[in-house]
Amino acid sequence: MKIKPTVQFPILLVGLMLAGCGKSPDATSAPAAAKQLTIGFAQEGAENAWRAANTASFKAEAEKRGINLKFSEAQGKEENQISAVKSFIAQHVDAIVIAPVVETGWEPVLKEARDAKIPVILSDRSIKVDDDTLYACFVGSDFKKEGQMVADWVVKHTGGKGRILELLGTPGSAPANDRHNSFADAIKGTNLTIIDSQSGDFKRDGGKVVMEAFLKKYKKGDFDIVYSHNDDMAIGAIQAIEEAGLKPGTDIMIVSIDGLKEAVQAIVVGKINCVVECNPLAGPVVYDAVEKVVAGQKVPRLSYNPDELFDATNAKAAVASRQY
Ligand code: GYE
Repeated sequence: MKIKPTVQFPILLVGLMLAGCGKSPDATSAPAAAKQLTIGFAQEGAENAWRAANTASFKAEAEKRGINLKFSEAQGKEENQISAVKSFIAQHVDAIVIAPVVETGWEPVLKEARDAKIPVILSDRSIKVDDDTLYACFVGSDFKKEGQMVADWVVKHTGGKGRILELLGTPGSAPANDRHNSFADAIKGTNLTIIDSQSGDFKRDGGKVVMEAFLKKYKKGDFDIVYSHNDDMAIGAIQAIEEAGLKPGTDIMIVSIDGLKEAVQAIVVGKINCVVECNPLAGPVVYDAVEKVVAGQKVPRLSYNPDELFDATNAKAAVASRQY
């Protein structure tokens, strides 16, 4: 098994201290001990099960690697994240990881980080900036591909015909923008149409409230498919659909993104038809990137997780091993 240098640190340090006993104070010839990394993580929020798994992964992996993690949770507010980043800069952390709430508004604080020579690594959600050198790299999922995978599945399983209600994620966020645009592009030229789109803010309650409003506006037979930008909203929508006396997965096709164990289980019992995975267990891959960036090594600008698709053909076999 490969042991990471950061894990070896305490052993190495003790070794160096022992080796130094009784010698002259001239330590210049001693090899430098691996320095413990201090990382500031500006987490987006705590909105749902996906985010809880994401946060847990960062905390557990920091512990494992001996990383000093400064964690801040922004409650879905960009201004809170910006304050967190400023505070990390003031504390002279070695690197800053941001899971940005929304795509815009990042230039000023990223310039402050650059001036302080602190590298910024984007995790999970991407941003729009004119100067791409304001961050070192992005590590996360390909949201455009996810939306397209769902759309391709829907086209295949409906013969390209049907009316869709869309549950949007947080307005202005990369996953909401990309999952909407890529899905809409992929159904162009078919007889599938999005008849209404409303945001449930990636939350279970949000999905339920939006679906209840949809069910007041549209009767059974007015729509065929619910496309949800994440599983939590889909699960909320399923509750609303059942409370209205309809059968999710049968009367209405339900398709979603994230791959929560609960959602894959809902496929097994026939309440969800298709889920595309978006892996939140990002701690190891993001810290790998951070360690390289801090060591001055080259990293790819964009790294994407491989994300699977689940439906009735494979959900049963997959559900037991879902880790989130
Ligand atoms: O799909 C959703 C969470 O940014 C990819 O945020 C993430 C999304 C994820 O609220 O469940």
